[in-house]
Amino acid sequence: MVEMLRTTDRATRERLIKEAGYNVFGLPSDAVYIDLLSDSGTTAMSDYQWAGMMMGDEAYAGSRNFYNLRDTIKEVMGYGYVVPAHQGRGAEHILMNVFVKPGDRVLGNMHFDTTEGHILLKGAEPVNCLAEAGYKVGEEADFKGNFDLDLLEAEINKDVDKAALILITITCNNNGGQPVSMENIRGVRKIADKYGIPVFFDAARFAENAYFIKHLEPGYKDKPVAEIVKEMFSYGDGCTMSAKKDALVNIGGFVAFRSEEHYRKAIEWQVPFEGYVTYGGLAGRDLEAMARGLKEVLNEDYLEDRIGQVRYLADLLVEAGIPIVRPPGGHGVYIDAKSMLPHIPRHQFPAQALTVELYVEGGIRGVELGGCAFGYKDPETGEDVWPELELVRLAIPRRVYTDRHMMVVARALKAVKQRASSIKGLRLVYEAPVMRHFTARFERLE
Ligand code: P70
Repeated sequence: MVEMLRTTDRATRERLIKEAGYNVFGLPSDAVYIDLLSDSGTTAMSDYQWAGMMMGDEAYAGSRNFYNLRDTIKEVMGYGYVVPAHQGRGAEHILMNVFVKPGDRVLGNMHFDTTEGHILLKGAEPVNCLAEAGYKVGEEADFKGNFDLDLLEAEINKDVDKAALILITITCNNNGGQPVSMENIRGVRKIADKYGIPVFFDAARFAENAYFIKHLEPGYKDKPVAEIVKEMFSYGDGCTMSAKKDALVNIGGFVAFRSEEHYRKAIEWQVPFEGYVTYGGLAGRDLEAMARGLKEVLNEDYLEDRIGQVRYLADLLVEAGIPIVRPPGGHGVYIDAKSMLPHIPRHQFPAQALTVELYVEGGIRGVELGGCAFGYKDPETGEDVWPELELVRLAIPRRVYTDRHMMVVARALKAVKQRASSIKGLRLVYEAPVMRHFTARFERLE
């Protein structure tokens, strides 16, 4: 499938971004030239997946596509109990209800936005235990998604009874799509076993994580990615998955469990919120495309091409002197807005301002992952709390763009860089209580 790209002129883009409250989520996609807002649900499906779409069994209960999906997840990940959900956050909602009570703590390398939102909605506390290297944007290091294992154990020991769950996000989206090493995953499991805490994966980009293990971690270079994936998941009790990423589909998700007991609890939440146990908010044809995508993503030529394209864009940006998170991760290139726009203070949202300027410059839509996405007002003091990182993510959809598109992106960023010192900050004028970045509105400071 190919899609026409549309160009717009600068005056139109200025008007549209203003109407959108200086938030790129509010733009009509027809007014976006190259859309790097997300790698989520933006994949082009393969011939094999489309063929599967024609084989949808839309029975209310017991669809053959569900059984195929269940068997595929068992084969690829090793988890036998599968709960489909409409997307990742539906899966997170179910998982939190199985394991987490108000007042609990959920420990992770770094929880992504929707995960953090669901932990908070449950009245629990999200705790990030990312190793220090993960915060150092400009410094090259392998596996910047790793846990600081000492910190994890110290956080557990603050109140062992409240440590309800450990969640390993692979790859770590907040700080650049950075991978977690097998050694680190094994270390997490060991600590979890010491205290009897369940370990789950947020598996949205599991195949990309396995690719990095293969290429960076001693002992894995001759192992097939499929085998590495199986080993990663062997250290967990289950996973949530936004299938919109590494299952190569446009919509869908699931929770998978090793234990039947957890599964029984999960379906008590699935049925009222997502749908019957064999469809969970999805059509049979969607389940089939997901099952096929979960195997296709393990193809190593595909992974090389995909991650190679991310690397290609990163190289172009480094050459142009744009400060990016290094090394680039699996699904996008992340720009360090703090160093690109050092004159804009945190409360004027430098990464959001840069996102706006990139759109105005070239019709290119990235996304802010900084003070708007992860900052909040302290409920007690009312003070702003800012996350360490202030990034603009250029997420690359899977199997959609060519390297020529990446050249256009680099050129636009170069032009933004040239006028960086004249770029103004933004004032936040509307925010929702959780996940505020999706619907926030801003005004441009003059
Ligand atoms: C993204 C999207 C979704 C996501 C994720 C991880 C590690 C769970 C989910 C939820 C969200 C997004 C962010 C900014 C702009 C657009 C979209 N990530 N865990 O692009 O899954 O979306 O299916 O409910 O990355 O990274 P779901």
